[in-house]
This record gives sequence, C-alpha cells and structure tokens, in this order.
Amino acid sequence: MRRSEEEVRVLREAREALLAFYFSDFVCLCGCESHRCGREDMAAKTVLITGAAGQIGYSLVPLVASGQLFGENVPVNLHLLDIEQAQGVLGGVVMEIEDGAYPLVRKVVATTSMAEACKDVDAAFLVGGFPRLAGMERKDVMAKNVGIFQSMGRSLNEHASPEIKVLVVANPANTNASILRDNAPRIPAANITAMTRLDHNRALGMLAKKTGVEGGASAVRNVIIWGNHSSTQVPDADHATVGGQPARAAVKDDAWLESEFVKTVQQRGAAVIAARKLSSAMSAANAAVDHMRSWVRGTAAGEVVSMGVFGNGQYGSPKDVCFSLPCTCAGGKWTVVEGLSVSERVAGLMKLSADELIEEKALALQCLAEMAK
Ligand code: NAX
Repeated sequence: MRRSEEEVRVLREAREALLAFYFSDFVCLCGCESHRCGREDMAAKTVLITGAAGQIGYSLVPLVASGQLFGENVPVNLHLLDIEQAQGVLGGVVMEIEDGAYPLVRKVVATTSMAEACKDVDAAFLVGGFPRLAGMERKDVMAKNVGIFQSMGRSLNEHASPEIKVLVVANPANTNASILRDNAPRIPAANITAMTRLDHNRALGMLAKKTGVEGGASAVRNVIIWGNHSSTQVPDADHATVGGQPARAAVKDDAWLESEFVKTVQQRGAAVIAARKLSSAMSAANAAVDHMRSWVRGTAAGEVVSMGVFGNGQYGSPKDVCFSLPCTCAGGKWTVVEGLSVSERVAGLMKLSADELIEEKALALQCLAEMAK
C-alpha cells in the first residue's frame, strides 16, 4: 500500500533529524568517549562530604555521585574528608566509587586535611562527628563536636568561597551550625543551615501511613518541624495537606495528631537505633540530599520544607541560634514562610525547644572556653 504524501513528508523529516543527530559534527563536551551521550557541557560542581567513611557518608556518596543533587547533566567532584583513623575505610569508599563507574564523577579527593577538603566547594555536607560512647557525659560529647565545628568553621572561612552552601548533619546539628557560623565570618549566615529534613520526611511518611493516601508520602505536603533537631523538636501538621485536603480532615483523629504523631516523630531516631542497632543512615542521607536539592534547585510551587536556619526572629525564634522553620527555596536562596497561624500548644512546645537551643549554645561556648585554657 502506498503511503500518503503527508506520511512520506513526516517520515522524511524524522529520517533527516536522525541522520543529522548521528552524522553531523555534534560533539558532546562532557568528556565522554562516544561524544554522543547527549549530556550538556556543564561546569562540574564540587561537593564536600565530611565523615565520608561513616555510615551516612556511605549512603550519601552514591546519591551525589549519581546526580541526585545538582541534576543528571551536572558533573561532580567529590571531596571526602575523614580523620586519620578512618583513612583505610575511606580508601575502600574511593575504590567503590571507582568501581561504580559513575558517569558524572570527574574527580575524587579523599583527604584528612580540612584545608584541602574545603577548597572550591559549592556544597558541603558536614556529617563527620564524634558519637556518644558509653559512659560519656552530654558535655563531653558536646565538647568533642563543637571543637570539630570550630575548626571546620575556621577552615571553611579561610579556604571556601563565601557562596558555599553548608548543611550541618552531625549532632548536635543546630548548635554545631551556630559554632561554625561564629567561626566563619566570611560566609553569610544564610549559607549555613542544619538538617531537620529527616524529621520532616519522617512526619510526611507517618501521615501517609496513617491515612493510607494514594501516592504515599508524595501526596503529603507541608508538615513543619520547628526548633531543634532533638527530642524537643516540634512536628506540626496544622498546615499539612494529605491528598490535597487538610491533614486534620484526612486523619480524623486530632488526639493522635497532637500526641502520638508528635512523640513518634520525635523518638523515631531512637526507634531506628533500637531496631537496627545502628542509627538512621539511608534515610538521613536521603534527607540530606533532599535538603540541599530543595535549596539549590528550588522547592516546588506550594511546597514548604523544614530547614534549620539563622532567621530574624520569625515566630519568636531566638536570633543567634539555628532554628528549624518552614521555608521555601528559589534562586539558590531560602525564605522563611511568614504569617502562618501557630496554635497555643505548638507555641508552648516551640518555646521549650528554643530554650533548649539557647542552653545548648551556652554549654558549647563554655566547652570551647575551657578547651582554650
Ligand atoms: P558514623 O560514626 O558512622 O560516622 C561518622 C564519621 O565521622 C566517622 O567516619 C568518623 O571517623 C568521622 N569523623 C569524626 N570526626 C571527624 C572530623 N573531625 N572530621 C571529619 N570526619 C570526622 O556516624 P553516622 O551514623 O554517619 O552519623 C554522623 C552524624 O550524623 C552523627 O553526629 C549523628 O548523630 C548525626 N545524625 C544527624 C541526623 C540529623 O537529622 N541531623 C540524623 C542522622 C544522624 O543521627
């Protein structure tokens, strides 16, 4: 059967387009061998992961290496920092990156030098920290970690670009971010954040499970985590939606929302440790990339995310501590969503979390002063 003139025209155009693609002087500049991978010539982004030999690092590296942060067209350089005792393990992580043959990875720097690690970094995941060991007092753990973040702040201040985006994951995350900020005056406070996205994601997941909404966690939006990433954090579903309707209407159980939901999110980290005998790592790495991706590439229209930030006193948050607030992101900047109603119950809990952060910061400064003696 003969084709119509129109069919012949469409087929001819399609054939010409294909021939032009394969046989023109189209050259992909991404560095691939074939020059036909279709990727654009994008400048590589440099990502620092501290504590890269640890368990969160192990889950975070493949997410960043596979383009889940900057996008699948953007090559990445990985700067991996850990301490000397972890050098052997870090070497194993580097071998696995090589064995992964990630098409986007351009350069891997595995180092124990903060100065080397901080150079030319676009995004920093500060995961490295000292765990609380049996018999250690809270103050001892605090002293170890704020010492690390004092050095990290100084190093970033000296070696990183002020444009860098910093996410503090290591605990006490909010207070570590405060200490880092105090020691990195060249870096704008707006570029230093702490992670409460894991708590945020836990709250989304919990509402999805409770309501059984079609689409799961992707159908739940705009929970808020206020305050500290600790058991005083305030998970708030008052502005959340489930499948497009207010969470309260979808859940139909106010008592659950105000009690069990809050406690379960606050205690979820402990529950994972009890079950896994190890703290959250896969979900923590996922949340860290979610946080940074929202910040770098923007939040979706109408989407609110929780970020530990240095705000300007919104919702009664203390100014000089890093407090988790509802944010939207666009153009590489975060903005606190203002004007949301806050119930008396939530406001009371926020005050407790704010007081804890002020106390934590005072303890951190006391530890640093004692260390300086
Ligand atoms: P791991 O103990 O597995 O790894 C920590 C890594 O940090 C180790 O490889 C260690 O050698 C390294 N390290 C220690 N001191 C360092 C320094 N000065 N410079 C560079 N690296 C250093 O812990 P992991 O399970 O990966 O957790 C890392 C941190 O994340 C902990 O502080 C943990 O409490 C914190 N978390 C924070 C969460 C959050 O939502 N903000 C949730 C998950 C996690 O609990």
